[in-house]
Amino acid sequence: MAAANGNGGNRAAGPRCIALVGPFQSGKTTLLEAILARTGAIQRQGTIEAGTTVGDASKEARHHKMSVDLSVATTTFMGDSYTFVDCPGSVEFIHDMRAALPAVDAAVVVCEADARKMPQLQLIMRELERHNIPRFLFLNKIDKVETKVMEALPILQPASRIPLVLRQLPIWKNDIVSGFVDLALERAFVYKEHAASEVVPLEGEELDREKTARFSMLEKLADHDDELMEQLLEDIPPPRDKVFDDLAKELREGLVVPVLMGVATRTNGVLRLLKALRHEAPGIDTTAKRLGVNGGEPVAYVLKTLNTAHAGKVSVARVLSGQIGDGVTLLSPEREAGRVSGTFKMLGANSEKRGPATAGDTVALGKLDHAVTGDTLSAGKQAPKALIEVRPYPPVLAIAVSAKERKDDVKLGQAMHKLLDEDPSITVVHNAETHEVVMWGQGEMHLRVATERLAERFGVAITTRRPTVGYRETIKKAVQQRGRHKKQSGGHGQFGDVVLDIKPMPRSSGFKFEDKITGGVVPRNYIPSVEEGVIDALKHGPLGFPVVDVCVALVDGSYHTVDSSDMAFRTAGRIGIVEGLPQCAPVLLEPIHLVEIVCPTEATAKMNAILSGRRGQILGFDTREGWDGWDMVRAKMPESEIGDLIIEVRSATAGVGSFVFKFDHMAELTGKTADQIIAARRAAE
Ligand SMILES: Nc1nc2c(ncn2[C@@H]2O[C@H](COP(=O)(O)OP(=O)(O)OP(=O)(O)O)[C@@H](O)[C@H]2O)c(=O)[nH]1
Ligand SMILES: [Mg+2]
Repeated sequence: MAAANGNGGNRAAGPRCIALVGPFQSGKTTLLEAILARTGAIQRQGTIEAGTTVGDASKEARHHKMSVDLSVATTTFMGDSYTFVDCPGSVEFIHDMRAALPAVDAAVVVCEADARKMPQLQLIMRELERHNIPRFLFLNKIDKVETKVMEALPILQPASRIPLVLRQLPIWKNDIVSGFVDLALERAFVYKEHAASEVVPLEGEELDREKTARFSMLEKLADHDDELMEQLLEDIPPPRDKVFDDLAKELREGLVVPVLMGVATRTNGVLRLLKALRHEAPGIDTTAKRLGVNGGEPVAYVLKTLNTAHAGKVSVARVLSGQIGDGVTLLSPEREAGRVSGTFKMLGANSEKRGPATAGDTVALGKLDHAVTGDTLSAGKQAPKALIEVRPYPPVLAIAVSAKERKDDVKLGQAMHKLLDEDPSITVVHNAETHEVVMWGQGEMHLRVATERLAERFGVAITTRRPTVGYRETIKKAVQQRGRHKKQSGGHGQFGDVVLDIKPMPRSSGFKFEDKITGGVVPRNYIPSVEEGVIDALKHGPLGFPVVDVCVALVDGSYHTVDSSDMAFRTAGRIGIVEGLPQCAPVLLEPIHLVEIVCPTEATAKMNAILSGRRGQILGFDTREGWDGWDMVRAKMPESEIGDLIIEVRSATAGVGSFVFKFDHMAELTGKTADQIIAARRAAE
């Protein structure tokens, strides 16, 4: 092929799958829209503001004007099929991106030259680096006056472990970006709104700038190409083809990150980006090899699961080898995923039936009832091995959810099931003690969107509240207490009489019952009933919480040959505890967790303040292993304070800080905080 448009000789073949990723609100969904408009998949380019884009079609995304899950759209450019996977930028919705990335050929990282968004960019680059996904940077919004392209590279570079290589230079006219110089083609273009850029002569000062910038691009490429290095040293202009070949090769090998630029809202720079993808991004052969798929059986990877109004459950899958069509039974590593009923080409919320999908295609597969996001599916006789496993980040925020009306309980259960199918980064825990259904998610917006989905999409009216903290109480003093139950009503009476020694035990030792009866003063067969009564009473101590770390010994008692019964002794045991505990100096116990916060170093001091403000006990600071410029802070912290900790951590870290926690111990709590908790409990009863 000719080199005029930057055609490397070894263009990849077959349908491509390209992820659009990048920090929050950088313009990914707008760029998808621009690509679809530029390639003729849609007639008019919609906007986020008007709620008319192909991506973000869900009610929740439109409402919040942000992406809350993947948008997938397939289009055709110069005769090749491209599926773009537009990923949400918010850290709270990052699992969608993480689950989809393994199966894409390349990623376009849409970003702005905004230092505040660099930690987010770094987070995303890490993910791409981990999977060895070739990546372009697309510096968007260069129409904004505050964007200084020449200053952008030093801002962006620290987020990437490998060198960024500037491929374009902006051309300025009256302080507005009017076009660009392509450093590989050595040509100048003037942007046309929603149309292809026009070639203009490259001359004067522009030419000088071009020479300098091109040289710096070539120098970076020459770091991995000795021949090019020699040519540069000897001042021999390298052939254009060689430059393009190097660009493609070094991108694919993960040695450089080319930087392109544009204005997504005006479709500027989009054609150049598409051409770079066409000529430089690897194709399905490389991607299949990266994932360890060597042909043979048909294999696909599920990058997203959706429940659509029309088609029910669909699995968006990339076919990595072979052909998958209607009627094929697919196996996952653990189970039969189901029989394909319908293969669809996707354009946001719209889908169009199509024929069988072949290697490289990204399609929606209908009715795979037992497929989940991240599954490796095979049409072979044997279950495939999982190609990759992407575990969601541990959740950080919880709410208790219940159906507004009891009759909707079952419906809520079903809706939750669908919700979890679509979003594996949510977990649901049933708390048997409090009878709460607790939904755990990645942040405030994530949970808000989840409840909106339950309410609006799955039609269950729900109420939410803060989950109950697992308080307990214990005692500090031992007492001996008699429990006596005597009732004379008509014929048969009731009689049970016990003496209990109630003693504190060390922390975390739970509960112990001792039978110290001698001489049969309480007959053997009634003793288990006494224990039952004791256990029952300990469920609800004088402060209102379950009582732990106590030892109760049955030391004495009496019985009546006619009136004594299991029930009477159970009641006697209970009375002994209810009357005894208030004299034992009851004290509140609260759960304390070990928390590990990770954050960019500049936010570490703020973490310190946040932790101290929340009764945290800081154990130490460390650099985060493998993460330049990040720290880890370890602390012990009460569960009640972890409740909404993430909200403060996120706001102090431009959205990227996070934490994991695990239960450590129960600690005594006294004073004002304890009084408030006890009063709140009483009020709730
Ligand atoms: N000035 C300017 N604004 C842009 C450009 N591209 C996008 N925007 C605006 O930036 C805002 C965010 O755009 P989106 O396309 O939703 O960004 P996103 O990256 O998809 O956002 P998330 O998916 O929520 O992370 C919208 O108001 C867009 O109109 C651009 O090139 N120039
Ligand atoms: Mg978006």
